[in-house]
Amino acid sequence: MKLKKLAVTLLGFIPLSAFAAGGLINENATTETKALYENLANLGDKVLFGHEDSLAYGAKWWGYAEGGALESDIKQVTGSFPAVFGADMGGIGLGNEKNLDGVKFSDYAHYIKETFEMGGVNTVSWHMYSPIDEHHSWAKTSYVRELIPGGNHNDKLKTYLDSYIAFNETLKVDVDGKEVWIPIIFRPWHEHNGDWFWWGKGHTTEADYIALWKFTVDYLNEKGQNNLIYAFSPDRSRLDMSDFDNSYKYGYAGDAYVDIIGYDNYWDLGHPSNTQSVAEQQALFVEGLEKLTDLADKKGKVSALSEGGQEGVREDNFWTERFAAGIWANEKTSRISYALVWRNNNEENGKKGHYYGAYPQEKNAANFVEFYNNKKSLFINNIPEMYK
Ligand code: BMA
Repeated sequence: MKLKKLAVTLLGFIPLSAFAAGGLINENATTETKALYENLANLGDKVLFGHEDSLAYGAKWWGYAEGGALESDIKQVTGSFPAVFGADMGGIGLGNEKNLDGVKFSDYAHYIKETFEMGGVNTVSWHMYSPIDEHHSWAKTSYVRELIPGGNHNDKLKTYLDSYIAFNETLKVDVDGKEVWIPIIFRPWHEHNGDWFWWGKGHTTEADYIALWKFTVDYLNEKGQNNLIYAFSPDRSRLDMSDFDNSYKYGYAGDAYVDIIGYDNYWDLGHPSNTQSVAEQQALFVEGLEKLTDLADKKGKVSALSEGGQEGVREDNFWTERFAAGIWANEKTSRISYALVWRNNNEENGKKGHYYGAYPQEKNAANFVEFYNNKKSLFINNIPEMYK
């Protein structure tokens, strides 16, 4: 009786910031990978800012800057690299030298190492081409049944996963005489509740999607990929906000298969097809982040805004009045571990105005600096130790 009372009293004293996540799904994960997960869980109201392809190119430059120095639009605007670097493996299974957006995989390995050595965090997504006919991810074809165990082309999926394994195994660096495998937040098969990718709703059944997810995790684990933290990321536009937990669960392979409870949210951040008012969108952005964190808490996991932003950052003061206002709306929203905005497409390579971060002279650049100056937003310049 007394002991129980003591335990309750002690619990009462544990500050929220000391929230401990359950372990990673892969109990053989490396020490640094486990430490990263624990540290992501313990950021309190601080949130890591991430930017897809940030070191690879920007709106007006490509590749290494002169003299081989690392570059980033975010660095050019704030003086700091983002805390989280996002890379995408689309094309690796085809044996291509470059990914679907023109980044050499060998350069990605370089950027991932540099990010890690600066103390930052890496995340990898994969706009996978179909292992069956090499069609890009936006195919509206039912490949999944053929790719999962029992399907005629399961071996082709294995070959694709092997190509990622070969890349992943190069991500090792020397830290004080010890070889460290750089931890990666791996986020395959994203936005599966939407109908735009071949692994999405409508092109595959929920059961087959779950089989695909489980096979991917089991295969990578069997092959000893012990530096991976698995992030699940349905798309906000297809979540029913009045029944969040249930609709989030679509395609969820279970707590033994997911480490990070993420979602991709462009919808509440001024997506052109969203006809709701800014105030309504903002309220739902806040609500979504709260529900995500509640769900992660219930499961003993970590939450994240795994992808998002506003294309062309059109609205004045987007960073403070939309992005930061939602993320730091309250204690719950601020407990997401990281928020990654999508890439700043290079203007000479594809669509102009397809950018989600800031770059010099861009209309919201000064507002981005305000966001950067917020002590709760973490960049490389103020990121705490994440690997110990
Ligand atoms: C999309 C767009 C595309 C890009 C793809 C993969 O959202 O940015 O231009 O090819 O992501 O990065």
